[in-house]
Amino acid sequence: MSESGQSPTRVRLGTREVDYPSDYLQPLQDSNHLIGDSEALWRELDDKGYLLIRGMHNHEEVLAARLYVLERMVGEGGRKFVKGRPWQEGVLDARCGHGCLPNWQGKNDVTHSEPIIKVLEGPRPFKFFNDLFGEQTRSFDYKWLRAVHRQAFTGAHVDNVYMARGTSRLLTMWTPFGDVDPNIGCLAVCEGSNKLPGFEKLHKTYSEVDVEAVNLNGSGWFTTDPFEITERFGGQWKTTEYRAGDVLIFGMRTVHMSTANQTDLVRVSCDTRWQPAGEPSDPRYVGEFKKPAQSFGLYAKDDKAPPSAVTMEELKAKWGFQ
Ligand SMILES: O=C(O)CCC(=O)C(=O)O
Repeated sequence: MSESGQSPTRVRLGTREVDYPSDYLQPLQDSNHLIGDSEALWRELDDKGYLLIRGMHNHEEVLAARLYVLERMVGEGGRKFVKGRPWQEGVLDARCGHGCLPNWQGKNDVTHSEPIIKVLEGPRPFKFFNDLFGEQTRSFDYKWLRAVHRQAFTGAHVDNVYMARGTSRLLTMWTPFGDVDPNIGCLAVCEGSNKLPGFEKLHKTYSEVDVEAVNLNGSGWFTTDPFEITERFGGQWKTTEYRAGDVLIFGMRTVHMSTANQTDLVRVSCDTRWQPAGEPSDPRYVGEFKKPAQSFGLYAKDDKAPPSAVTMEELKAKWGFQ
């Protein structure tokens, strides 16, 4: 039975169809009972690789932020939402696929609009991270705001490959804007991938790569197949049904990916990064950005990569992962 008491449903985790819940994809457990005990929260992060915190944000403020994003999408022009339904529902037009939805990642008038910042950098996350680190924290100015279309998903990766040029005391917080279930596209983590012995070689090779420094041609994802992770290294894939306000927090070495959006609803979410304010930040994501937005991850375009770039397949062969 699923968390909501229903029978398992068929969902797509990357390139694999699996039942949720099942042995392949189990439900995440929340850590709300540990709030207020930072040592216990760090132990949990270290043991499992993640913290699911229900109700981190104010539910109504998250829904208001979602509406704001949808309204801005309408304002962008072009047919994004289906005719005959209120745009507030976020039902995508059948022709809206890759490239149809705006890419607002970075720092811009949407990511830093009042309704979005009120959620992402509101007093609740600040209190949570200040208490957790035991000192003043900051989040990167760069916000990974995503509007994800039908069939899209994020492949399995660790965040260290994108943002290791500052302190290693860095955490990701994934915030869905709205209620999302695994069929709309939810973040999934491979529990234990941050520290299980089976992942040692992965962390000594792949997780140490700086995808920009090696001029990677591609997304930086290790794979789009979740079983390539669990069969080769171990761990357990987990996800959940998120209610607006819930977040998933994890470190730079936790392998994660998303389920595919198999609905006609747009999935809106944002990843933010948190660290002690007094420690060095990766300069690509704070202050004024010299480059518009990194081209790695969900919006990577292989055809834009310079000819000298190396591919993940070539790196994997070099590391003996073929
Ligand atoms: O939202 C997604 O699809 C991916 C998010 C992600 O990879 C992250 O938060 O690090």
